Amino acid sequence: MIEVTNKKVLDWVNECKDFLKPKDIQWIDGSHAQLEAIRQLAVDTGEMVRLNEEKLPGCYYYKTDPKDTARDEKRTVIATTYEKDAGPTNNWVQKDEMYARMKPLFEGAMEGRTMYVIPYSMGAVGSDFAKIGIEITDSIYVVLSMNIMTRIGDPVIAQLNKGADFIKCLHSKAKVDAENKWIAHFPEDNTIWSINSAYGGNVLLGKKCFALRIGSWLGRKEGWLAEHMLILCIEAPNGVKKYVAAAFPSACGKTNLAMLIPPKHLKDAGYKIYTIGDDIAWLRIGDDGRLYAVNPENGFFGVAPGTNSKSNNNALMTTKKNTIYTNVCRNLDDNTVWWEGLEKDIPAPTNGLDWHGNPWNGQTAKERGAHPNSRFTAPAENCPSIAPEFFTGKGVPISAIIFGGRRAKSEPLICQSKNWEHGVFIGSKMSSETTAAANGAVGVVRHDPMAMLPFCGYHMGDYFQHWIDMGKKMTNPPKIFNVNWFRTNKAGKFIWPGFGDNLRVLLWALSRCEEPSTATETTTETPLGFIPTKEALDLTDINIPEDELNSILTLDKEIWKEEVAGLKQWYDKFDHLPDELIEELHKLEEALK
Ligand code: GTP
Ligand code: SPV
Ligand code: MN
Repeated sequence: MIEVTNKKVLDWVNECKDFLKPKDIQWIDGSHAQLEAIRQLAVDTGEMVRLNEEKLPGCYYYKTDPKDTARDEKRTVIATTYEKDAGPTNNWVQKDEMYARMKPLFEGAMEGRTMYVIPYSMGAVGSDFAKIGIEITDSIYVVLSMNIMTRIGDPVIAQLNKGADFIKCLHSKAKVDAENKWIAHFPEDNTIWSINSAYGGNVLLGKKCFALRIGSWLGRKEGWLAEHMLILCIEAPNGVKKYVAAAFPSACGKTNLAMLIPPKHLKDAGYKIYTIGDDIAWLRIGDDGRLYAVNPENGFFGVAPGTNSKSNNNALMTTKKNTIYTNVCRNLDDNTVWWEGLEKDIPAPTNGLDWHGNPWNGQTAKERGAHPNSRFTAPAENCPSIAPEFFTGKGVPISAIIFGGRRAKSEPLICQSKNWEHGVFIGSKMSSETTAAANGAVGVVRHDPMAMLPFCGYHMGDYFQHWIDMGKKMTNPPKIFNVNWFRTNKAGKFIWPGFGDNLRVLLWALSRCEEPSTATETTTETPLGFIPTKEALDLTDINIPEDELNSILTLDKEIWKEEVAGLKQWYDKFDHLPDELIEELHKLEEALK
């Protein structure tokens, strides 16, 4: 390991050691030998199970406490000096009070345990977009997952030794006591404290905590954006590559869209899809006035249930080696894993363990085998569709930004906003049905602007203003769209086939980004923006009943009057919002009359 010479780093690690009281300290250099030893320790202590070496080489199974299987929004806090900086959509606690509340919980929390120190980089090490964090943790699962999700070890220490700044991330699983679980962000101090959880989003502090909550705060200060977005590349048959970034709430289809496989006729025609990111984008304005994006992560923390060779074969292939599976169902027959929605020819285990760890038999069990939010943590380099641009850490120029959520009735399949400000309004008005990615009820419609409700680290009114301001600085901003793959028919079935077929919708969006647009004449202008006619969409080989197709390509004014009423109420929460948004809301209300 490289010697750490950055005094700020050494002082902070010492300070943490003094109140955490671990039995020893291990710096993570990221070497193969070190990580292998840690994996072996995880197996020896029973923290993880090594899976079938032939079928799933380098793969491990990990289970969390049944009360600790998803993000916990009620216990996620933005701790600033003044409440106005956290705004009305965050849980705010005064920062000194929050430190005082958590300090006693951390006191001695690592007694008898090893304290791991993980230097990590979000973004390719040393690249223009990259930022460094150091996570201190007592969890082997965190060490091994951070190794997959970020770039760790010596190359990062070298950057720190050159004087690079870092985010101080402190995690202890402590007693995994749900009553004393806190995930707290101190953006004024570049600090994150997480205690009493061992689940992904609460403890892999580079991800939502740093790359989004602290990241969005830094982005506002420094003039860039940190967003809950996938990034993908669409290569046309003529070889031209275009890039799209899309923000959908948790468990609403980012991983699936990022890895989509084109429908046969489009594949035959020569369309190719490459994946750059599936969850987080950092976006900066380039010298040419365009918006450039990188994926700051190094792996995918994806939803397992529903992943199969038809829905997302790229994701499935990505998880075949060096992957950690969390809260899935174990198949004891061949020491592999299973989840609801895996291939039909990979039947449910007859001799398995459900996500609670109880004996489970696919034939007779009523309970699910895998938790609905069971996940895989897999290296991005495994992904068959990974883009070369992913590795360079250079930003890709974004042509289209796409917002979307789960709405059974209201939102059309796709709608293009009229301009940047209107697009920001379209993002601000997003709402979506809640999913199993966070604790709490599932299927409840809630406002989730830009899919950032749980992830924006500051006042959301200021966040919207920052978006408006970013638009003003770009001479060639991306076009903004809204999509909805989740409209249902009278029988409650999804109308749109989704998954790979979503490329048809993306291609229409990209045609609208051409100057001049190649699709204008077959588009309907509505109060919400431009919706393609069915002639404008490529519907080759798709069979959707005429009335259902019409319903997802029109705007139902009565439903939208109700939406506007709900949005007004929601806007009322804010003591300040950009004038542009108030004006757009007013215009929409008038147009619906
Ligand atoms: P997070 O990792 O929580 O941020 O989720 P995500 O946005 O990456 O969602 P993901 O792609 O994992 O999809 C979540 C669920 O949505 C899965 O159960 C998918 O099967 C389902 N899903 C994804 N895309 C589509 C689609 O186009 N149509 C339908 N009907 N379901 C979809
Ligand atoms: C999400 O919930 O949006 C996720 C999973 O991507 S977590 O990392 O737990 O936040
Ligand atoms: Mn996510």
